[in-house]
Amino acid sequence: MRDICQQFIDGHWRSSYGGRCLDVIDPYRETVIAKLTAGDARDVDASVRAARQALPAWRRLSGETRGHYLEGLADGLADQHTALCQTISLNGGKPLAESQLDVDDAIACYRYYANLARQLDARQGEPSAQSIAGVEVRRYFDPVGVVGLITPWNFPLVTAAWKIAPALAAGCTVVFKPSEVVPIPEQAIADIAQTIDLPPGVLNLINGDGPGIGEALTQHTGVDKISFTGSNPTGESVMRAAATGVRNVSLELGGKSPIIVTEDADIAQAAYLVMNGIFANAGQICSATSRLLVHQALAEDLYAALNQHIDALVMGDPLDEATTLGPLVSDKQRDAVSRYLAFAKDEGLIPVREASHRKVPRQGFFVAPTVFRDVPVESRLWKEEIFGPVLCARQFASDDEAIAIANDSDFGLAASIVSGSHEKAADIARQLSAGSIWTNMDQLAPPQAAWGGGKKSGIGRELGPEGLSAYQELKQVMAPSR
Ligand code: TXE
Repeated sequence: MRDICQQFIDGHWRSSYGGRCLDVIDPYRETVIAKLTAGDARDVDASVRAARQALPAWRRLSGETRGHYLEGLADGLADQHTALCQTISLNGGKPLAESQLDVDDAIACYRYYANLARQLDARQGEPSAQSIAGVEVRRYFDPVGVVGLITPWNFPLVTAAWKIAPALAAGCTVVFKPSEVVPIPEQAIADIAQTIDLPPGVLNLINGDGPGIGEALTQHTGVDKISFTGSNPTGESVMRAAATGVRNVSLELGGKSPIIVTEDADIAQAAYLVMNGIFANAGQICSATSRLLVHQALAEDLYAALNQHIDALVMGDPLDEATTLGPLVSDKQRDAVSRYLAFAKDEGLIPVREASHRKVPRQGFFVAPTVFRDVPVESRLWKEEIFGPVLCARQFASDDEAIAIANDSDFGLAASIVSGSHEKAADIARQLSAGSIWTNMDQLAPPQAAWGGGKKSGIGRELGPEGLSAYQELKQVMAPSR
């Protein structure tokens, strides 16, 4: 059993001030695999002080040098690729093939921002594109300062990379708090930072839960910005905390994303894309396309194709390469999803596929892949984020109707469209309220493309050049033209 009662502060591992200890669980074997400190406000204070002390020298370094360190973090992850995949699957329950994609994505993200850091040198002092008669305007991109980064459990290395990489590239110093549910993979980031001699205090990693670390970190006025990914209720409390001192905040929260299958779609392609959109990571994805809108002419054929795919899913040990659907991350998450299945019974929803259609492993926090059809738009299951392998479907008669239903949501993170016509798909995409929309393709989130949503899905964008801007303050220097 691993003991994670240490915090990585100012370049060293040191004991946490926290007295409370948490169990870290293998969600397949249901066993304790590590003990984790719950953390303490004094850990936060020490790490914020270290980050503040490291800030002046780090921000003065060239983008070229910061990029070099980011490449070092990417190389360090690449060196441990196999072990990291196993740790993600062991601790988080996702099948190995998905963990491999996660590690690849995290590495790509560090490399992408290494490149943007290098480009930053040439951009400092660039003339503004807006011309003002008689005035010369130059633009500088300063770092926001010390940033507190808080991540969830569903993509541990990826969500960390989406925040740490642009923050360091911009010249910020970091206090990073991983999720207490899946904290084991992230410890490698601190070890790598030590190996590559990242200057002490530039990247601090403090373990713990919301009451132990999260609240104190968001309330600490030595933190200039908080970037948070997680649930809506916690996101709202993070935003309230950031109001003290008018501190910068970015939020990536929930979703209830639609997938629209139009009348001319290819059934096989649609079935493949619907499956990946809801059953990857057992539906525990903020952008999971959990609302299927299918044209009435295709509905029966699509349900039949989905049934075949669902029956072929292999539920089992995430470390077994044959497994395609793992357990949910925790008993808490399984129980939360099961509550929605109970609501479905109360509401009289019609299951196309559910637990009664298959054998569910007795060991592990599994929920059977579930599809409900003809789900009313007033249903709780249609409206609320379930965060599990549960798809709600309904038919539509016209594209306008599909667009209206898709947009009738509190969330606006993502959407997917499957259509025989790329023009039609593009036209529907323009009418949807969502930050990321995929048309006739897999739900990729490459580092080059911005990520985030509107409405209750959050504030701001990660990834792409916008992800770097989120950690920068634009400074404009004006002078009379010479
Ligand atoms: O999230 P939390 P949880 C949804 C999903 C899930 C639910 C709860 O529906 O069932 O959220 O998951 C830290 N101040 N999503 O409990 O609480 C916490 O330690 C500051 C969607 O895991 O939001 C962890 O590091 N931080 C989501 C992080 O916040 C606090 C992904 C997220 O935890 C804190 C995960 C506080 N007061 C769950 N309290 C997505 N959008 O991808 C907790 N934390």
